[in-house]
Amino acid sequence: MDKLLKVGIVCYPTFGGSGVVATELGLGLAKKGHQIHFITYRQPARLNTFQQNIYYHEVSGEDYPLFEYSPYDTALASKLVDVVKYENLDLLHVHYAIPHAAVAYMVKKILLAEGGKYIPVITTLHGTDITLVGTNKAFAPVVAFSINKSDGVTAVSEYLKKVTHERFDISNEIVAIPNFIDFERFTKKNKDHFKKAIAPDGERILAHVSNFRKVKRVDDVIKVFEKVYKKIPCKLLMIGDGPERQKAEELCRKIGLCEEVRFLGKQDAVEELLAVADLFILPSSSESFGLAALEAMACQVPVISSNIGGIPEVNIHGKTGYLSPLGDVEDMAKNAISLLEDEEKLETFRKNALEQAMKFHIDKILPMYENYYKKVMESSVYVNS
Ligand code: GMT
Repeated sequence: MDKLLKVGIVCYPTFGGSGVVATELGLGLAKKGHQIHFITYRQPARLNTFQQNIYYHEVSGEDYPLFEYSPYDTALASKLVDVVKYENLDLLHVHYAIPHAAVAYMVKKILLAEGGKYIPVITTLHGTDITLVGTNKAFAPVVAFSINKSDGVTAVSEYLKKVTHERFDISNEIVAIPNFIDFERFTKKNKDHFKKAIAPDGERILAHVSNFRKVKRVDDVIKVFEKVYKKIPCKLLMIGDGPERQKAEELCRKIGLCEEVRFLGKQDAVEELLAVADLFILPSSSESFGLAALEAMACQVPVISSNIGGIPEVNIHGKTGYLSPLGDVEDMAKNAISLLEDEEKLETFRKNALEQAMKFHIDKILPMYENYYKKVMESSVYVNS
């Protein structure tokens, strides 16, 4: 792409996948010379140092005794109007439909009403904004309307694109642009000292990374581990935190595996832990893509997962890992054992996992976004001429 753009990125700054993808995308675009403005309520984790071409605008609401909840949508819209005008942005790219797509539509209308410029809006759908939260009656009409009013819409997998059309009346075209990997960060590093500390007697290491929400089925991770542990000496790393962590810890206590399972909480350098893992477990009940699995694969860790949502677009059954029916912990454990007890097979799967992850290299996916930006900007110029 020839023209360098000024892009406003709106996202959740939390450990959730959509925030991670939005941040990594912004960082990647900034490295290529685009000027990137992040607009959100807290500085996303990886933006806390000075970086060329990156700007951060904090949205701060107003606490007033009348409000039980501070109206974030209104504060975000007002901040966006200001940033688009004074930073002269070319494009708004909002991640996670709720409430960002509707807010962006309002911003577009405010700017036009003021006699200002037309700001094209691209909405990227990430998963639960469609599959879980979005279909809730409390949000659905606004989600459908704001997707249809976006100038461009992307979804992170073919599955999510399909399911969005199935569940909503969408007239807009949706383009699937998958999640991606920055291999400068996610590569297998030598962390033998870590490995020794976690598994001093050479035990196998299984890992799970998530936000420990219900959809991640963290109990299934423990149940799979329990079955594998009966056959093969191993340890389990539970990385992340969230509402289901307490229950998972209680389950470990109940089955007497506290010594073998380590709950590490939220970790910034996930890649250093993946570097020592032999297998990654992702038994989710809903997953539009499964970025966590892709990150594991980039670090040469095969994946044992459920076969739902967009996971089969990432984890290839019998090649980069195994897919099992939802909740079938027996099958997941059987597959894990078959890999862990066959070093040659495990090595082949490791190589395959890396090869598959390379298909999602940031250098391949970033130009897809750049080209899409260009296409949307050209067609919105046409619409407004
Ligand atoms: O629930 C999460 O895992 C967080 C959620 C989000 O939107 O913040 O993640 C979704 O977006 C990721 C990045 O696009 C995808 O890789 C995840 O599969 C997706 N999670 C779900 O669909 C449950």
